[in-house]
Amino acid sequence: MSTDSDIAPVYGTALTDVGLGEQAADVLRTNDMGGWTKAAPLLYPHQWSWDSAFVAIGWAQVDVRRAMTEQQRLFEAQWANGMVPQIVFNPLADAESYFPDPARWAVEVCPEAPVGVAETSGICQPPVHAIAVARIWEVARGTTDAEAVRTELRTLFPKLMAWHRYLAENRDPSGSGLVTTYHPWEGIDNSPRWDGVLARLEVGEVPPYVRRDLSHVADAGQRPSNATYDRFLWLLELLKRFRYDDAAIHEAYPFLVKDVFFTSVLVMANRALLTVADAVGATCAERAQIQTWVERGRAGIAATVDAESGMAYDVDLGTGAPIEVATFAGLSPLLDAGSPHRARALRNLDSSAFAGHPGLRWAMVPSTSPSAECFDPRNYWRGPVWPIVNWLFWRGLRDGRDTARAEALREASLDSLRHVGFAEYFHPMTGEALGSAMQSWTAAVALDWLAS
Ligand code: 2M8
Repeated sequence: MSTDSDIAPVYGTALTDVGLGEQAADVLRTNDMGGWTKAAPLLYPHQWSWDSAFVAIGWAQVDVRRAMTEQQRLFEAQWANGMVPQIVFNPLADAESYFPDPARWAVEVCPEAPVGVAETSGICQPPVHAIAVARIWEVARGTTDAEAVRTELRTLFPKLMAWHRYLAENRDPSGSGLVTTYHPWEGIDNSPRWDGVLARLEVGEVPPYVRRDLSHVADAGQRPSNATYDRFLWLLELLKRFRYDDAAIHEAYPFLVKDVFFTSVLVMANRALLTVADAVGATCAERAQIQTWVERGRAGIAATVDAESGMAYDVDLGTGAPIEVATFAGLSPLLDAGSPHRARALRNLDSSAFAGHPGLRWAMVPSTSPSAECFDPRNYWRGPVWPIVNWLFWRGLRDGRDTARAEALREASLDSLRHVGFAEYFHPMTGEALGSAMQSWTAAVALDWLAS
């Protein structure tokens, strides 16, 4: 079987900005399925939730109407409870191209699932969508597309409100301000942040399965281990037994983590939603609701910041203890321009534990600190750099008016992409391209950076 690396364009010398922009637009066009975009040509043949939001940010630089369609299509699969699913399955994909498939998720056990509309998974991912939609509006304003885009924003706005309400209520029944995640697949799959919770799991009977991911990457060392996959699949079995019911899940399910990164993306998204609210003429009550969500999220994050290190740590609800692992999630206060903990987080960002590490090829944000014992520079979310993570930190720095740092991160990121191309992730020290090639969201952030 061909791997995504087989189709990787090889950049012997660095691309120019024009070349980078053209190649990035080509990646989106190649992965375009007509209204929605595959996350990657082979490894990820479906529509992923947060990938799709970044992809819309990229499309905005190519075709702003197409960018809106990307989000409209995703939200067609929104659940009745407001959840935007992690994956909307591509009905045309080869049955053997990706696992777990719709049959394994069996979301029809939940009355909230969009049965008959779309096939989806049963979990969600960080809510980048309002950030994307606000960016689309920023690009469309003042152009001849503005009113058509505004009309679409009016359709999307209530759906975005329902999505954020789902996160604020169903995923935070105690009102802590922090979103509870249920599964590593809710964004940062193989992060060492989850190791302790996963190690505690008593894995029961998992129906037999075949991993499809390993046939699409150059070597298994870039992906989670089989033991980790068994745990991922066991959690899926449990979620099904709970019928994807948030209240029941919060009662007895064994993977419940108050996630600082997910929450900080939600805070950024709620701030962006205020811009969308202006564009569509939202009511005062709607604006007040969003503002309350911003403040609750901000206070929730503040409560997780470790007094000594200044790192924001997730909370493992199974033990009540903070998860003290040095990953980019610890720098989460930087995603919120209004966070009271930015100054300390900036020092952490600049330190040798992160962007200031002397071994990095480009000064940026590795997924796990190179100083941490668990750092693994080629393995999934355990060390490599994800361009989309840099993009979020760049946005956070820019929103916080830290222009010099934001510009340095944008420049370093563009330089890395000129050399590495549109890999899913790369080795922070050598720049080796890892995971899938022609990854849509990598191309998307390149297009946005070039235009910023
Ligand atoms: C990765 O996750 C998927 C499962 O969702 C996988 O490994 O099969 C993660 O990087 C996730 O954050 C991302 O959305 C997805 C598609 O790029 O790939």
